[in-house]
Amino acid sequence: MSVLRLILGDQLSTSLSSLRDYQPGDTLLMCELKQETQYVRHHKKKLVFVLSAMRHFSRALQDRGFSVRYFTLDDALTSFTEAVHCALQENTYSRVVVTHPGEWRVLAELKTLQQQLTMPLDIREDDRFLCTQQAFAHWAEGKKQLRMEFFYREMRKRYSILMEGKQPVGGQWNYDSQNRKSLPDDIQPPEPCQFKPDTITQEVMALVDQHFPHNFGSTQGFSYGIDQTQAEKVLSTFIEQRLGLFGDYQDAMKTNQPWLFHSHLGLYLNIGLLTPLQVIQQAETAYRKGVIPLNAAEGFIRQVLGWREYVRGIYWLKMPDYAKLNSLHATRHLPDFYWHGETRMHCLSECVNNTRDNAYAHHIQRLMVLGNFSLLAGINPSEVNRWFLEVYADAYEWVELPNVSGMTLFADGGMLASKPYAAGGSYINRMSDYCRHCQYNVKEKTGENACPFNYLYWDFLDRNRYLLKPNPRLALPYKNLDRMSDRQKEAFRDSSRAFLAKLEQNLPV
Ligand code: FAD
Ligand code: DLZ
Ligand code: SF4
Repeated sequence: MSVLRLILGDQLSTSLSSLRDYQPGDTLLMCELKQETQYVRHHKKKLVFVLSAMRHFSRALQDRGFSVRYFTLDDALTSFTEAVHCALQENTYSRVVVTHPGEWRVLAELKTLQQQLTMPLDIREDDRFLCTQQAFAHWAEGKKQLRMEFFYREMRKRYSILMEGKQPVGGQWNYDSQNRKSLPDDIQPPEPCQFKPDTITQEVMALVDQHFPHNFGSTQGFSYGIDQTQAEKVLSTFIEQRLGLFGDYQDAMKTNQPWLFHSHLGLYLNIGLLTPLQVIQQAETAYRKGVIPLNAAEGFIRQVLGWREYVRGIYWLKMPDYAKLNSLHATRHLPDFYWHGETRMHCLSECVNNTRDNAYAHHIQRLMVLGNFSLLAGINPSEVNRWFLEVYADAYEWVELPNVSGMTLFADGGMLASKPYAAGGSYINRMSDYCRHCQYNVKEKTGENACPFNYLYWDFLDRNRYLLKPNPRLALPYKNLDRMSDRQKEAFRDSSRAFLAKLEQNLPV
C-alpha cells in the first residue's frame, strides 16, 4: 500500500533517506506551518529563504514525477501532526515515513504522533550528516573531554579527506595558526553571489510582509539562492573566487564588508540544498589540482567536516538538558541595541546592522563581537540563544545552541570549549578596522571613553573567579589580574558597574 512521506522544511535534498524507496502511489507531504514559522520570530529574509526554497523544491519534485501534497501558510495548519492527520484523511496509506528532524522539539512531536497513529511512523537516519548520533556517542564514550580537534582527526581518517595514507596531507592536521590575518586595505573581497527573486520568491516576499510585518529585518534586497542549481552556483563561485584566501582572512572583520572570503554556504547546507560531502570534496579537489593552498582547504574542511558535525553530535548527545545550562549564572537581559544597532560601540552596531540587512554575519562577528559582548556582560543564555536562532538564515537549534551556549557563553561549563572565548578590545582592534571608527578608545582601559570590552573583560574574570580560575588555560589572564594593584582593580570594577547599570536601565551605551 502507499506510503506518506513527510519532508520537513530543512530537508530539501533529493538524496533524503525518506525519499529513497519512493513508489508511484506514494505521496510526499510538505507543509508551511504556523508552528515552524512562529516558534521564534524569524528574520524576514530567513522566512523568505525557507518558504521559497520549500516551494521550489516541491515544484522540482513534481517535475521529476513525484506526487506532492503541499500545504501553504494560507491553509493555516499549525503543526506537523495536524498536517499528517489532514493528509491521512485525504488518502489511505499503510505507513508514514520521515527523516530524523534537526531539532529536539520536532522529534518530541513526531514521537507523540507515533503513539497516536494506528499505523507505523518510521523515523529514518538523516544520513546527509557524516557522523551518526550513534557514532558520535561511541566516540564520546568514556572521554573526559570532548575536543573537536580529536573528533575532526577521526573524521578525516574515516572519510579519507586530505590524507596521504594514514597521515594528514602536509604532515599537520591543523593550519589554524596561518588563519589569523587581518584584512589589508588593498585587498577587496569579491562581490557575493546574488540572484534576482523570481515570481515564486516575489510571492513569498509579499506573504512574509503580510504575515510577519513586525519581524526583524526586511524582505527587500533578498538575493539568496533558493534551489539546488543556485546553491551549486554559490559553491562553485566560492571555490573559484574566495576559497583561496578563506584561510588567511577567516578571522578578519571589516567595516562595510559583511561577506569577506567566507563561503556563505551555511544556509544551503542546513536546508539541504547542498550536502556536506559534496562541499568538502569540491574543496579537496581544488587543493589537489593546485588551485588553492593547503591552509585554505584544511581551514574550510575543518569547519564543515569538523565543527559542523561535532556541534550536531554534542546537541543530540546532551539534549534536552543542554538548552537549560547556565554555568556562569548569567542573568542580565539582552540589550535593545541587538535589535536596533544604535550604540556608540562601532563593532556591535556594525555586526547588528549586517545581521539586520542580510540575516548573515560571519563567524568572528558572531563569536568575538556579538557573542563576546553577551558573555562579558553576563546576558542570560536563553535570551542570547533566542536572538541567534531568530536572526540568521542558517539558524536551526541543532547548530545554533551548541555554538551559543557552548562555544560562546561557556554556559555548558566547558563541555564544548576548553575555555571561554572572552576577549578585550585589543583582539577586535587586531582583527578589524572597527576601532578606528569607534567613539570609544580601544587604548583606554577604564573611564568614560574607554572601550567597554576592556574593563568588562577583567570584570568578567573577576566575578567568575571561583568557576574559571582552576582552568589551566586561564592561568595567564588570572596571573595578570592578580598582579594588578587595588587601584587598577577598583577602576575596572567602577567602570563596569557604571556601564552595566546603564545597560540595565536601557540608557544609551
Ligand atoms: P564559513 O565561514 O564559510 O564556514 C564554512 C561552513 O563551515 C559554514 O557554512 C558551516 O556549515 C560550517 N561551520 C563553520 N563554523 C561552524 C560552527 N562553529 N558550527 C557549525 N558549523 C560551522 N552556524 C550555523 O550554521 N547556524 C547557526 O545558527 C550558527 N549560529 C552560530 C552562533 C554563534 C554565536 C557562533 C559563534 C557561530 C554560529 N554558527 C552557526 C557557526 C558559524 O558562525 C556559521 O556556520 C558561519 O558563520 C556561516 O557562514 P558561512 O557559511 O559563510 O561559513
Ligand atoms: C525554519 C522553518 C520555517 C520558518 N518554516 C517551516 C515551515 O513552514 N514548514 C516546515 O516544514 N519547516 C519549516 N522550517 C524548518 C523547520 O523548523 C525544521 O525542519 C525543524 O526545525 C527541524 O529542524
Ligand atoms: Fe568595539 Fe571597543 Fe573597538 Fe569600539 S573600541 S569598536 S567598542 S572593540
